[in-house]
Amino acid sequence: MIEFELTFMDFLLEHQERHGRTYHFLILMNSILNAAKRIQHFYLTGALRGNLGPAGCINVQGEKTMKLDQIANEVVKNYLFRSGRVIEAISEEEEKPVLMNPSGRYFVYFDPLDGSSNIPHNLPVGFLFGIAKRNLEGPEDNHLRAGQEYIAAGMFVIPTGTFTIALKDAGCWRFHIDETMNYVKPIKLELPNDQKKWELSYNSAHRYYYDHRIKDWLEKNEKKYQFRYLGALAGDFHRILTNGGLFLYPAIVNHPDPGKNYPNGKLRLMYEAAVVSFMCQEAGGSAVDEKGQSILAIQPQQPHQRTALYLGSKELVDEITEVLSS
Ligand code: AHM
Ligand code: MG
Repeated sequence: MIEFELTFMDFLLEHQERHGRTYHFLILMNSILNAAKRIQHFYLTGALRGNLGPAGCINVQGEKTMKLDQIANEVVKNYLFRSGRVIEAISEEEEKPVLMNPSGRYFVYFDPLDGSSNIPHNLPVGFLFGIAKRNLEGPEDNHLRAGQEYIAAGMFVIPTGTFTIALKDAGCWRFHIDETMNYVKPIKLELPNDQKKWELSYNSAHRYYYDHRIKDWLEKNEKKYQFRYLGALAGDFHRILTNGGLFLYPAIVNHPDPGKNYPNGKLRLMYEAAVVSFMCQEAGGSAVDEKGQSILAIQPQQPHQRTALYLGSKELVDEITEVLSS
């Protein structure tokens, strides 16, 4: 007997039909899966084709662009455009929102290749995306949506082939890629309560420059947990989703070189922080910024807005929120 595994598309079809929804979302997701597979291909062949180095330019964020950042951005734009379902997309690599189809149905906010410092090593990176739906009742006037208005958000860990997606009020699900490049075997994720498994994840080189309350909290509490840091949000958050704990990228406020401070945090709200926070909430966790306010409630003022991020098991995020309000 052949055993057929449930693919992501089977899973999504069932979900849409159970809720009496249209197939537009399936078409959009098909384009996102195709983009992820194509990025994965370019990443796996990157060393041989000489694609793992810098592109020689600086992006809108003032950061060095890698060749693969550019390739992945072109790949995602191409597939989203061809789906015909996207009104407008916001990409980490594009200064302005990319207009696609004015009568489309969705907004997509994406980081095509997150964790650029891992690219030269061919180590895990992420493709992150958040999706919001247009206002179907009237004219669309707000293209920058807060995370709580996303209908879905997900991430591919490339090149390991894992894909995790959260659907609004329907949970957070992980899929693995099989040998035919299908995403299969949905596993529902719930952040575990067992504190013995919990991990902390942050760039320890920056700890001296955090607000003193966070620095003190780390000093008092970090011995209780394992410490893991990959330097790519998708990979680090992948572990937190499975093991529980806390990922933190606090504001950097006390750097001796003021040019290296990130008073509003480093991560971008719309296509990094809100994406993982949406997924975390669907898995029973939560996320706040440096003021202790919910990441999902922040109304973006501009596409590339940055935020500090404290993300993971609810108890730990609540503890941090209290520290930040002291
Ligand atoms: P990028 O979009 O330039 O790749 O930066 C985002 C990445 C995240 O994936 C990761 O969590 C963080 O930056 C790592 O930063 P650092 O190298 O400062 O630890
Ligand atoms: Mg990024």
